[in-house]
Amino acid sequence: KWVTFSLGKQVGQKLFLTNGETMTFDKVKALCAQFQASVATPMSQAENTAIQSLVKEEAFLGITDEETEGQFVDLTGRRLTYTNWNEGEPNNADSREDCVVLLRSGRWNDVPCSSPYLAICEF
Ligand code: GN1
Ligand code: CA
Ligand code: CA
Repeated sequence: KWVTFSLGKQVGQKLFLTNGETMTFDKVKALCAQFQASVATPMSQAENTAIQSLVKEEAFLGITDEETEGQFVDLTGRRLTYTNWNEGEPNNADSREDCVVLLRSGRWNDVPCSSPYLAICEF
């Protein structure tokens, strides 16, 4: 089931791939780890646009503030050098939004990690 990725987009040295499935953030992390990959984490406007052009629905990014509320880091724990938050985000709605999705607009919104969104890995 995990084997067949169907969509990919290359930008610089990175390749973003999705299997078209939605799942919780923990499952996306596990999926990408199976391939020695990580969850898609745009480090520039070019990478953000590449992910946006790859998908037609909201997709998880490899960014969380699970460790320290309000302090968003990538999955290696580093603070972000590039962000593209939507107006009014991140807002930690219902005090439980510690994961981040790319909206169709390309902007970012923080959402619950336990909600299912599209999985995209980066290689
Ligand atoms: C959504 O549905 P609502 O308004 O409670 C969104 C939040 C956004 C908010 C912006 C799960 O919350 O993350 O900050 O809109 N929730 C989800 O108005 O996408
Ligand atoms: Ca949060
Ligand atoms: Ca939010």
